Order: sequence, then structure tokens, then C-alpha cells
Amino acid sequence: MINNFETNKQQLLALHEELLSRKNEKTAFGNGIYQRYKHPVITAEHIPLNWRYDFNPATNPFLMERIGVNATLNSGAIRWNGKYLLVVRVEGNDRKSFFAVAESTSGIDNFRFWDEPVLLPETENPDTNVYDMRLTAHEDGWIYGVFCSERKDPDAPAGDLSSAVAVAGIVRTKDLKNWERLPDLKSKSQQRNVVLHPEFVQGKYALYTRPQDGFIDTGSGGGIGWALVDDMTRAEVKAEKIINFRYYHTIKEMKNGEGPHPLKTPKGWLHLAHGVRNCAAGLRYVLYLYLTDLHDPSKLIAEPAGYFMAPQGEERMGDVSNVLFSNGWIVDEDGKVFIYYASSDTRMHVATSTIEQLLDYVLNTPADGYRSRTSVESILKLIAKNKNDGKN
Ligand code: M1P
Repeated sequence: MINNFETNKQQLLALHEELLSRKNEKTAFGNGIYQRYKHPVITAEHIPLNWRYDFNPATNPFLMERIGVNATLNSGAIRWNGKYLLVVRVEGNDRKSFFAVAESTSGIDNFRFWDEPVLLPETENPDTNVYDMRLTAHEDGWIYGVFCSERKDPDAPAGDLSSAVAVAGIVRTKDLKNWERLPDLKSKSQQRNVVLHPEFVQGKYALYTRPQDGFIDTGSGGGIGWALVDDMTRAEVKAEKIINFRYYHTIKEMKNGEGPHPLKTPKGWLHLAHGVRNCAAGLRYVLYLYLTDLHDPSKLIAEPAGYFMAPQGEERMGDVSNVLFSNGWIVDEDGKVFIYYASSDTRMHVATSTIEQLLDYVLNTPADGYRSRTSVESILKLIAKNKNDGKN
């Protein structure tokens, strides 16, 4: 038994190292807008073995995995000390999510987790589950993490063990190691997908919100909201306006939500968001982009029709199939953009692009006309242009 233990352990360590050091490569065909990569960047198998295995043969003679990890998904992202860092949502087999930092030198492969997961401080009302952190290096000097904190609905009838309440939890840090917990965001409605804008607006902190009637349904919450807040140490949504609406028969008919904080570009604030529609197979989550005014980030100036990225191939399958979700992207000084996205609530991927390409996409893709006929008109315009340019 002891001999097998050592052999199996060595094999486990070798396979793990092989996975962590695997090079990633571009997929064969891009679409001119972004480049996908062959391998996911972080999977449950990337989780350090000493978080999962007891390596003492006396207490774990069968070399069993003691603590299983189910998925690694929706990760916040930040450039930190020359490295690409993800604050990964790690979901255990016990369905509890927590945060853990993983870093890479290239941004596209060889992500390795730091030694220990984040032991997030709690408020006096402990969170049951925490997930989907958005990181913002704010101009006030702090790095904020805004995440979803979920607790059982105290008003749920006896026997209802599913109803929950979602609020925005807030932490801040200077080193991504020591986290200070701030009070949860006060809001009249439940909130998920809350994101802090990186600059002060009218001297205040600005939040992208997603008001919702219930835990799942956004109901009368019309889309992505915007609220100005005086103080992040006692943040409260006093007034909220919708800045990116949902529409009938679009990719965001049912729900939408801000992704990571928008990127500042010469043409405006570039936003990445998710849109949700319902269908016979269940909810379908896709990613879309929109642009807002540089001086007034709440003012929409461009939004292409339809999705920017949708689940493809193996991305379509997982714990919650048919889902792409992103809450992290990083821009380099040269304008290269790393878009970190999760597929089907299971694994993390990267796609790369540039600010120039993304702006071209946002500003030159036809907007939604909300009717079949207007979509055909857009195609006819393109056909006519190609004829006139004599390029086909
Ligand atoms: O399962 C898909 C996603 O569902 C939720 O997103 P939203 O709040 O927009 O419905 C989130 O729980 C997210 O974590 C999850 O990926």
C-alpha cells in the first residue's frame, strides 16, 4: 500500500505539473475581432493538489481526494507587478464558492494559484456563498473587489430551502493578500453584477448595478443601472437609473449584467457585458460590447447588434450549459486586451484582441433595428458597399 501510495503520488504530481506548464496556442480561425485559444486557462484540475489531497500515507492510505473542486469560473482580472492575475471563483464539490488568486506571466497560459485561497472577512451577517468578484483599481488608491454575497431568504416559507437574497459584498486591498471587508451595498432591490467604475464621476464613486426583483428574475429591473455613491465604506444606492436597457427579441431580452469595469479608450468607455435569453434548452448567456461617453460614462454612444462572443464547441457544455460569462479583462500599455471568460460555469478561457479592433467592432457593426427587415437592410447595405468598392 505504502509503495503504491508513493508511486501514485508521484504520478499525480507529474500530471499536475504537465497541465500547469502546458503551452496554449491560438485556434486556427479568428473572426478579425478577437482570437480564441485552444486550451482553457484555468480548470478545476489546476487547483493545487495540497488543497485537495492529504499526502500522509498514514491518514490517507488510498490517496483519496479529500476535498473536491467542481469548477473554476467567473474570475476578476488585474495586471499586478508585471503579472496577469485572476481572482478566480472556485466552486467546491460542496457547492460553496470562494476566491483564489492565480497568476501568469503570459496571460494566456501557465496560470498557477497562490499558496492559499482567500479567507474572505465576513460581516456580522455571514455570507452563505460568495462569487463573481469584479476588481477595480480605483483612482482613490485602493483596489476594490465587488462580489455577489448570497444568503438564504429570511422570509422564505418553511420548507423553501432555495429562495435566496443576493447583495453586493465589498472588499478592498492594497496588495491582493490582505482584504478589508466593507459593509455590503445598501439597495432597495436585490443586486448582482455590481461593478465599481475606476474614476470618480462628479466627485463620487460610480457603480454599475443590476437591480432585480428576485434572486433569479430581474423582472422590472430594466437592465444595467448606474448609481453615484458618496462613500464606499458605507455604500448606498440612493438613486439609480438604467443605462443599458433590455429589449424584446434580443440577446439580452431576459437579463443583462455588466462584466468587468469598462476600459477607458480615446473614443469612450468600452463595456463588456452579458446578455441572457430564454429558449427551450434553458437560459443562454452570451457576451456583448457597448460604448459610453468619455465625459459621461452613463451615456450610451454605440452598441452593435447581437453578441460579441457566444459559447462554441466544448464551451457549450458544463455545469450550467450554454453560458459564457466574463467579469475580468486586462489591457496592456500597447492596447492588447486579454478577455477572460468562463464557459458553462465550469472553466476559464482567454481571448485576445486590441482596443483598436474592439473600437472598430463597436463603432462599425450595425446597431440592432429590432426587426427582421432592418437586419436584412443592414446586409443589403453591405452588399451594395462591396459592389461600389469593386472588391468582390
Ligand atoms: O449561471 C450563469 C450565471 O448566472 C448568474 O448570472 P446573472 O446574475 O446574470 O443571472 C450568476 O450567478 C453567474 O455567476 C452565473 O455564471
